[in-house]
Amino acid sequence: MELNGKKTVVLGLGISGMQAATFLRSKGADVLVRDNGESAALRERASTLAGDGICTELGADVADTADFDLAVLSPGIPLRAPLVTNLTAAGVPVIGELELAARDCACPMVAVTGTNGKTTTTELIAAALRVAGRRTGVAGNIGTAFTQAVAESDALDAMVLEVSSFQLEATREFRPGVSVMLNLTPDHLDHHASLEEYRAAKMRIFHNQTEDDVAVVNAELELPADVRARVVRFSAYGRDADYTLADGTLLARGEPVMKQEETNLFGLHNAENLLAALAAVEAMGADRAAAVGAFRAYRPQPHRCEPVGDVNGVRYLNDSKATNIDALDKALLSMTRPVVLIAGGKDKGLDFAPLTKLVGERCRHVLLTGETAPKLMELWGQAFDCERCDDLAAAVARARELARPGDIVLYSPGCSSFDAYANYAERGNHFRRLVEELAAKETN
Ligand code: UMA
Repeated sequence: MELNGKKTVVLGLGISGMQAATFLRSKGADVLVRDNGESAALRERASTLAGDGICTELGADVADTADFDLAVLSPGIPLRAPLVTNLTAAGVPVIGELELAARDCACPMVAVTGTNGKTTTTELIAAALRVAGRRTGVAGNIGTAFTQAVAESDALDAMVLEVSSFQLEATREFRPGVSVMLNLTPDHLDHHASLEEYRAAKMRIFHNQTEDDVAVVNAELELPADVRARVVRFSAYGRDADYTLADGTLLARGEPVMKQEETNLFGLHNAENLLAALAAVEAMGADRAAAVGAFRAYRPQPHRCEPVGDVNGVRYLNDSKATNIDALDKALLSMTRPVVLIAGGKDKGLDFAPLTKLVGERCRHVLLTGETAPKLMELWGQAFDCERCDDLAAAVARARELARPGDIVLYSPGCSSFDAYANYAERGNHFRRLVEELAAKETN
């Protein structure tokens, strides 16, 4: 895409906006950044960009001029936000930051989406490709903006991208050689207008693929009729598929590959992440032995059912990354001991009713915190005993009183963190600190 001399506007000044603005400037574009926030951090970023000749407009009432050749959207800003509709109404082409980078990517792309398991699967694929000797980059929703990582793409053999529905909804020509759809359950209903819109955004990962490309898809999912890529299916739940799990062994087209217990990933949901990663690695033509070696060595990221302490015979698990109902569901299904559950966080408009039975069956006690606590009290309080706690510290203290030796205290919010924290990692770190303080008190 020719950007030299083009008049562009970047919407949002977070990780994506900052990098998109720098990228556009490096291509000779005239760049203005708009963001509805006004924090000190934003002002600091604006002053950094000013050094590169990039102007920034901040505040709830930023100007609504629309005299631009191109607008680049940060993923967290919904397409129906006034910042965006003002431009689309004026006919300005709006693309996402992911799309902008993808148009400049010089190496093959593998893209991974799904409601849960994206980061783990992205990392598994990248690790396997590296063991196979491929120079591999990683970017996207995982934390490094693609517009930053793409600069190195001409020296790489592959770029593995974690992509969210937010990023996919603002794509146009994005065409990964291998696309992975892990699973699809309700999420982000505060951003997307409906479940159908969320699903349609996710399915855009396949939209521009051709017969030369590969779609790695969970066998549970129905695909849109217009998918042209070669479809490879996986399932850990006994469905007919190319990549399957039998008696704890991962199979590729019926051939045993490795036992799941050789890895550090437990639960059927992780078996699916491993199967999908294996399928993607093989679709890239890389060696199966490399995948096995990489999967054995892989250590999951923190905040995913991460043990953070054992106090008085009770194990505390930090699952702060569980930001939706499906993640909470999978965490509960993989518990083998009685659970004291701490849940709740920001309300994303999700319906927790389908989870009521499982929570009632698996949990000895349920402690609720955060913005969703009243809604969950009303729903689950009718089915079993729940308690509302003022904050996470109060919930951890109460869990200590209620848990018996051999129990698990599981912090799996089922909600995002933005009601009280900057992100799920800050929330998980808070939980870990609270458990460490508890452990220190008990040993004194
Ligand atoms: N903003 C506006 N107007 C609005 C809404 C937001 O101006 O109406 C501004 C905010 O004031 C803020 C900026 O937009 O300054 C933030 O942009 P952003 O929300 O797109 O966040 P980034 O910092 O650019 O981070 C994004 C992804 N965030 C989201 O999709 C919400 C990061 O994923 C990603 O790592 C990063 O780009 C690099 O690619 C995070 C995430 O929470 C991990 N993703 C969601 C998830 O995984 O559930 C999808």
